[in-house]
Amino acid sequence: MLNILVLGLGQCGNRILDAMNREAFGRGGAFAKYYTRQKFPASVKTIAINTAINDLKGLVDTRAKDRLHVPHLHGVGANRTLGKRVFEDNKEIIMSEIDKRGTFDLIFIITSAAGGSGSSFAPLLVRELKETYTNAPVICIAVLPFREEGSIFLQNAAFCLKDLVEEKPAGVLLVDNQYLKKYAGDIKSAYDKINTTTARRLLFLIEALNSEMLMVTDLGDLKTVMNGGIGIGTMGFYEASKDSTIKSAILGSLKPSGLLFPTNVYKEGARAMLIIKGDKKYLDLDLITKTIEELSTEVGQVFKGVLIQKGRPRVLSLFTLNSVPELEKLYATAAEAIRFEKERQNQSKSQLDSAFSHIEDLEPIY
Ligand SMILES: Nc1nc2c(ncn2[C@@H]2O[C@H](COP(=O)(O)OP(=O)(O)OP(=O)(O)O)[C@@H](O)[C@H]2O)c(=O)[nH]1
Ligand SMILES: [Mg+2]
Repeated sequence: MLNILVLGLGQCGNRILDAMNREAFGRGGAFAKYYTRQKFPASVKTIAINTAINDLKGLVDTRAKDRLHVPHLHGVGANRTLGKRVFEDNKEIIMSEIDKRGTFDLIFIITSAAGGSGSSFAPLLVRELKETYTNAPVICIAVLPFREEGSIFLQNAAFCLKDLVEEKPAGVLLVDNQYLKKYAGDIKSAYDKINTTTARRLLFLIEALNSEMLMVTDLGDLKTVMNGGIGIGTMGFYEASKDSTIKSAILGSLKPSGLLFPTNVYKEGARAMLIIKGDKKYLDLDLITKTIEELSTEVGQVFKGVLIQKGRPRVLSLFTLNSVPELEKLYATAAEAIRFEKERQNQSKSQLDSAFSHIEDLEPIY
């Protein structure tokens, strides 16, 4: 049995974590049954960490004792420099709260890359966790902003990802709000859908890693997959319809429509893990093996896990990439936004200076 720690940082991370708790333990969510089943009890510990108490209060399905308020006013206002300082000042409190949960085989950190608290805490936490839990791979789930959210969010995302990669976590899985906007018309519904989708996929993975499989993939494989390419990747998912074959379900999990970040897996993919769950009657092992062998010639090393579970086949794909053109675009946009902001600030300053110059030699008269 694996001991797993899931940390949700900042508002975005807190909410995705809350969605995981809802799905796993809550009101009859899809995974609730699994978590109360005796046979494969997963040991999943969760902590929502935030500087804003109101964000923590807004959580619904996360137990009070799993919410950690790091005292700093009401968030750090998207300021990563401030966020880093707050983390350093409160590092002992945070690490001792984590320490109370025991030891871990696998750690997930979920955060937006664009805000202040989560995006500044995440890289520093990777460093601390790697030092303390030397054997547990730390996988970061980083949520990218809507591109029109403004220059501060964009620059935060750019610097956060860079900081993250420099701390060398086991891997980074991207979830792109902009790409997933298509889920819903309004932001609130889009957030809910993105959060639930991400939560379900992580639970799908966790459940598989904890289960007896017909074809086995495990934590070691996961580490190898995350170590592929540039160590950055994403997840895909496909649920077979009535008439689809297992082959089309497997290939479906790599289609753009099911990915959490826009990429062409066939072109950019480095390594992948595919986890297939479904009723035994759908799981033609020869066809699965053949399909995955074919895929390996295009995508690189592909690990597979097969689990017997009621229902039509569901396939989770998790992969790392050799290159990420979409990130390149994001960095170019962020750089442009930073330059524009700087220029505007300089302009405003010189305007103010020239306004002040009008009274340079004058004194007020009363
Ligand atoms: N998918 C998703 N994205 C969210 C959610 N809430 C906020 N975001 C995104 O997260 C980014 C802002 O980060 P937050 O998580 O709110 O920031 P924070 O870590 O709380 O940091 P501060 O509030 O600045 O202290 C923006 O890009 C939002 O679009 C959510 O529930 N789901
Ligand atoms: Mg916040």
